[in-house]
Amino acid sequence: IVGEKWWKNSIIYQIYPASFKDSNGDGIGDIPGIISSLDYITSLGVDVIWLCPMYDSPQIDMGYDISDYQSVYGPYGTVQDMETLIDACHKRGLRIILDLVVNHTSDQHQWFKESRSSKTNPKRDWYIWKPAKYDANGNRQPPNNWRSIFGGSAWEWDETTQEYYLHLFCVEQPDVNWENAETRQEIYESAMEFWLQKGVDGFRVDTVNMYSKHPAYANAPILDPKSETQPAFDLFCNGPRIHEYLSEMNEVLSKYDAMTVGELPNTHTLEGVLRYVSAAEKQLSMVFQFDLVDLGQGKDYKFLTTFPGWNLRELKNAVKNTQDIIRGTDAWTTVFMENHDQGRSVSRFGSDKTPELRVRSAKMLAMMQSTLSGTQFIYQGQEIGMVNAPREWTIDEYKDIDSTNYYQMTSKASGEDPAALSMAMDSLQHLARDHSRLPMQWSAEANAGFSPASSAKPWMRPNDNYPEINVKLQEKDSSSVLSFWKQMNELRKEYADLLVFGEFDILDEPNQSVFTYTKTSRNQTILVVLNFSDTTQKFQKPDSVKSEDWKLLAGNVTGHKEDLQAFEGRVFLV
Ligand code: TEU
Ligand code: CA
Repeated sequence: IVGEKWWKNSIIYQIYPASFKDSNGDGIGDIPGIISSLDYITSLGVDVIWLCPMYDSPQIDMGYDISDYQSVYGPYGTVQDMETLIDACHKRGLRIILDLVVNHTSDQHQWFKESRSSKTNPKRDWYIWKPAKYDANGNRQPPNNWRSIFGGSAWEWDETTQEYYLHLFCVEQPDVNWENAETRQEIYESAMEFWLQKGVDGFRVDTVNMYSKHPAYANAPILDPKSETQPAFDLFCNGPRIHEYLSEMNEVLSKYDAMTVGELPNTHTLEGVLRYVSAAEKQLSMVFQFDLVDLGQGKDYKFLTTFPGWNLRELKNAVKNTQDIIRGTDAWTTVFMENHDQGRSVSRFGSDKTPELRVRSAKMLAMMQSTLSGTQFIYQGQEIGMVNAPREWTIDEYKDIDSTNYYQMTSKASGEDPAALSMAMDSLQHLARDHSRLPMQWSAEANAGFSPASSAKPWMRPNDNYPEINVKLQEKDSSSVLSFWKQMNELRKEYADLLVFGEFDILDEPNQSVFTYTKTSRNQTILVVLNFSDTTQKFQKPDSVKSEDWKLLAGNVTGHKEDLQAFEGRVFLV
């Protein structure tokens, strides 16, 4: 599409370095492993790779706790390996974006070590320090009741300097004080320009709306009366100075024509989102809204005792919310169903009950993603239809701090009640972040082909289903999920004005089994019909779609009948 920014019509492939490809057999994925897989990545028909944090880190939160922005975590490789990777991407016509994690650093970052060393250290004000409060009995209390996103208080007491510091995530991830202009300049230089000068094409910006906290640091309303801490998203998301900071950041980015995709939790109104992504605002290229991936999690799934579940009308509404961002506006949006913080989409939104339904629903979800407007994101393994780990796995197989904290808290709160713990395991089996972090399934060889067969164990157990679900098998099979994704990626390019840029309209909205929508551009229409149920459904040609001239562009059932089979999808050009 002439005159459009390069990133709009791009397909972006997300790589989680620890779990993608282990080249040297230490059980941990690495940068040389990524370099050796670039031909595979280009074969998918993608344009950009997004690399999750590969920076030096104590790995308390898998690299989202950065101790040095300018060096690489040893087991992943070196800065030189990164230069080789950037080069190798560009040689193949691929672009590369990195994760920018600047709401917090690791507590092992030099800045924080200095900041915590004394109240008069020049970097004291680079983090958020507050004095204690005392209750009626003279007991020390944190400055407010905010709950950390990984559970417990968001404040940690520091013995040396007798103050609390803020950490919205884990204790080892202190929040940076963005109010300090000197800190902001140092972030732009050392975390951003250092890599932009090496040629990276942009950033996925972690927790992009949390830099500006509401300055009163008021207590959050009590939603969970049994707890001393309360969810406080509204008090630390979208604070009063956030757009000022992002404008400033954008001045740095625009020198390099870099793209950005911000992670935007807890922001649900159209106006709220547009402040971040309207072109006129000059802040971010696009954002990830959470409407779809939050389905079935409740407001905070960890504190529920039963699953809220989800229904198709909620899913339709979530899709509509993100598609509406570009309707008659100058903004841009994204399309994704998976990332490193989510369970696998087939397990959550399709079915992994039988191999047949698994394959069919993986293709059905591929049809949905490939026909929605915005920049397309595919998470590693999604293209082969990887699924969640089974319920039999015990807590020992789960490595994510969010999962293990949750399990421990449930254990403590329930007095190790087996029913509560079993419920916690049900919850983890659906929603844990671990599922997307299992090793990439390359082949039927030992370790799923992720680590060399001779090697010690991969850092996470591979899913036992790797002999049936793997790249090597699917590359040879023209009816595989992988072949289907390749086909859909081509289709998306061919019909970009409809699929990437077209207008989205839902038909038959009340239908709780079938998702029907059109994409329109000038006088052309694409009709998409997706059966999200595991039963046969009537296929009805919508009255509003007039033409008799139907052409089937894609489908996941061969020799299909009039009725829609379980998880069947069809894409028509009208
Ligand atoms: O996630 C931030 C975030 O708000 C959530 O997706 C979070 O992971 C989830 O609610 C926890 O239950 C980003 C990263 O994607 C995530 O991997 C990091 O752990 C987090 O920031 C901290 O940097
Ligand atoms: Ca390795």
